[in-house]
Amino acid sequence: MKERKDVHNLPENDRSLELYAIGVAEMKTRPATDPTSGYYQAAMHGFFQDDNFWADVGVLPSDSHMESYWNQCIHGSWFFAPWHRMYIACFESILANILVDLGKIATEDDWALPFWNYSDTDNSAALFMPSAFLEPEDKSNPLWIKERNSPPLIEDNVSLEKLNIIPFVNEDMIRRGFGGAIEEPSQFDTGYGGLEERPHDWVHDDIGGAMANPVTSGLDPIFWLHHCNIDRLWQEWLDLGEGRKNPDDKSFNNQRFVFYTYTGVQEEMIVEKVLDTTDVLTGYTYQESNSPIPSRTTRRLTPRSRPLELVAASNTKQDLGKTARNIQLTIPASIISRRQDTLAVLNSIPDTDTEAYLYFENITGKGVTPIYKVYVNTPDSGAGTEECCVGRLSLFGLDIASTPSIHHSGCGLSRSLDISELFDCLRTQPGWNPAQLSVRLEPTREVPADTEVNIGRISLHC
Ligand SMILES: [Cu+2]
Repeated sequence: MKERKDVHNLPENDRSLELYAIGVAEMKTRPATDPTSGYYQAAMHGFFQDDNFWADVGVLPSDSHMESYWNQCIHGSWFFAPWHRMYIACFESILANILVDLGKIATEDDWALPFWNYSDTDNSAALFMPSAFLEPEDKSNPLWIKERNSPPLIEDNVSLEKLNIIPFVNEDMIRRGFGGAIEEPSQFDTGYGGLEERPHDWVHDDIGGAMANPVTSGLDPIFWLHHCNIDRLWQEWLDLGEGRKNPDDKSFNNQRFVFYTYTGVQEEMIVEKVLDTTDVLTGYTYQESNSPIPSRTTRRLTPRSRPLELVAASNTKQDLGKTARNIQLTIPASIISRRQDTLAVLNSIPDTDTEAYLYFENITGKGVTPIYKVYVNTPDSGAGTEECCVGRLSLFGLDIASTPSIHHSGCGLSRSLDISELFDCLRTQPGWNPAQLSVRLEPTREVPADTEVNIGRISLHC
């Protein structure tokens, strides 16, 4: 049985990273037609031939082979966690067996993928990628890749505070569970869960370069340590108990996905058989590490008596452009007449149980996107202030989610933000008018010239 260790707390003389570099280097020498090569493994997650990171890929498998086995990653659904668990376990097994073949270790279980616990608030170095990935800063280092943003990660991007969620499955389109919405397997769906949003997506964006896009992210050797940590957080969340559990639906448990073993032979894996980490291939456990997932849930995450209602929305598709944009939400006339009750609630003295969410639908576009800060009702001067900041949006996967393919519909991403706290306070301000809510989106990094982002609709739900 393998033990996956915390990369920032490896025992003295531990060889995990040194061996990882040897295995990665060997996988890089193998052709993209070989399922045990670095290229093939990365392409199973995502592949886009025109992307600069794939420039040296060389000879490709046949079109029908690529169609069946490449671009298989699952995002935006309840299969996100189990698919990635299978995927990294197979990669880990391939790499360990390469080390056995090279005479570096005796058995497969003598090497395990370490995890990068960037959320470890007990360790000031946690936000930094281990130096083995950064130096030397050239191709002689198998763990280095061009175009990453400079370290460290932004602390807020790895915060686990929003993982204080009980249900695994999303409650509706807007309120997220831990693991995502019930969906058919698809490469990019719109029902993503809390774990996938943060830290998963935000860390991809924050590292940037190949990691910022699902069609290239598997080419960055840090990808596997990031996903190892995401996989560990799934287990940490379950261990908190008090109602946290995996779905027990047949359509979840019986879902199968195909991967490859180290001999290049296909292996069909079934969700039910990977729910216990000790059952996955030769089995693994996680070394204990500080995981500050809040164990208590907030009132807003308990089931509620009435469904959320749409109370205001933007009128037209919005192009986000290269700088900050203010977008006005209005209350549709149809709603004013039909939803007097909701409006009465919105205009009344705040009670402690009001929930309010912003929902961003059909986000489409192309290119590398920064994380966007979202503000509500910024002062007329324009710039967003911390008091009216309601959160941030990662658009990881925008490119791929916007392109119709055999793997997904191409209707883009959707994102929701819980703005309940600020909403309670906005409603006490003089001149409060729910019919005139303005939402400001501000990129946190420079938007590259060839990036485009459009949002189909922004709506307020209470
Ligand atoms: Cu990922």
